[in-house]
Amino acid sequence: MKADIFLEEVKKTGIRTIAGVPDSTLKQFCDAVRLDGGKEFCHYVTANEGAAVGLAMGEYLASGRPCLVYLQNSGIGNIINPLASLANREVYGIPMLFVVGWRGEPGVKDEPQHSYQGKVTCELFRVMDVSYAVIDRETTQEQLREVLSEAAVQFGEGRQYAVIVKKGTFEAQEAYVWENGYELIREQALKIILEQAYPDSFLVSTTGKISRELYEQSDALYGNHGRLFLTVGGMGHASMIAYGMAQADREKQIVCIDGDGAALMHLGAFAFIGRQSPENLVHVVLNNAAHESVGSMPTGFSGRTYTGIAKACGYKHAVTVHTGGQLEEALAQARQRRELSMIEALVSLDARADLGRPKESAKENRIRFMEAYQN
Ligand SMILES: Cc1ncc(C[n+]2csc(CCOP(=O)(O)OP(=O)(O)O)c2C)c(N)n1
Repeated sequence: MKADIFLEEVKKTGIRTIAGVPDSTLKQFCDAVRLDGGKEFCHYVTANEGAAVGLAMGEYLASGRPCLVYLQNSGIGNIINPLASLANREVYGIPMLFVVGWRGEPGVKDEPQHSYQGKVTCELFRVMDVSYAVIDRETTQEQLREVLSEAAVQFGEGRQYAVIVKKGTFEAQEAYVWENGYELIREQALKIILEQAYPDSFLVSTTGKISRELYEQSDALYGNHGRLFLTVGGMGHASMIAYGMAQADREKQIVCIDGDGAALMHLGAFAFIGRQSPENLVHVVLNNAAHESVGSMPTGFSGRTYTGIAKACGYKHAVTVHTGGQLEEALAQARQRRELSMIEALVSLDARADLGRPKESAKENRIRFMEAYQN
């Protein structure tokens, strides 16, 4: 199905506002929404999926119109709280349409972080009292119309409805293309971090291509990746994992490598970490103003920097760098002074098309990491 057709049908339901967090399964849908450019729909990329539910509630309260909330199924956890304790028909009864990218569908090869989430995706909507339909590449416009008319019935009862989208549902069409204007290539930034920090630190990296690039670069430089903990799922939680390690052993140096989209998703971690101020933690944010790993959709904070927030939260040092040389210098200083530091590197949207994926299971990586940590 063409994403444009999907949007055309959505428009007929009266929905005018679309909010969510991007996903690779929904890439063509996200591109079509961006290309709409605000003509038919107001569109917002929110900090996390739960925030999109909040926005949808506000729009409904103000206009009486349901919103469309889109997400990867990994984000279901983030919607459950506002869905169960606010939007549910036993509470306020606020309708909205979820469009959910289904990673880890049983029987379809996917990454380990999607395995369990993929298995329980439909069950989670059942438990949340949300009716749903699954669509795939065979779904016709007529069938979609029926699905959306069922959604409208649910809306009338103050309930939500979910359209669960299988991989490959949306046909390739015009992509939304943009540049952020930054020059440092993310992979090069990661190489610099590895060269300086890997031999004597433990690295906790965020969800998406940052972890995949780090894994490959570490193997290329050192022939191993035992000192890397890859936060393959749980987007936005890498910094708290890093903090958990930093507080457990103050003698060990921890480097968290975050993405800007991930940092934004659970920005409360900045406040907590800044308040705790662990001297053995360096928090690096690779800011490309986008969710590059899933199709480069700009984040809801695109074009802004994170160091001012970090400073306001109590990070002792926070600096934004643009070049490899500046990154090297900032890292060397941060590691020397042993005070909580943030280094934000502004990086381009470039990524290699032939980027690999971790070869072992997540559990094997975890065991190897713990062995390296305890030695
Ligand atoms: C809770 C949750 N929502 C959405 C996703 C899908 N997802 C995986 S990586 C990613 C983008 C990460 O963006 P950022 O942290 O800025 O790093 P970048 O890819 O730009 O390097 C998204 C949205 C996810 N894994 N988990």
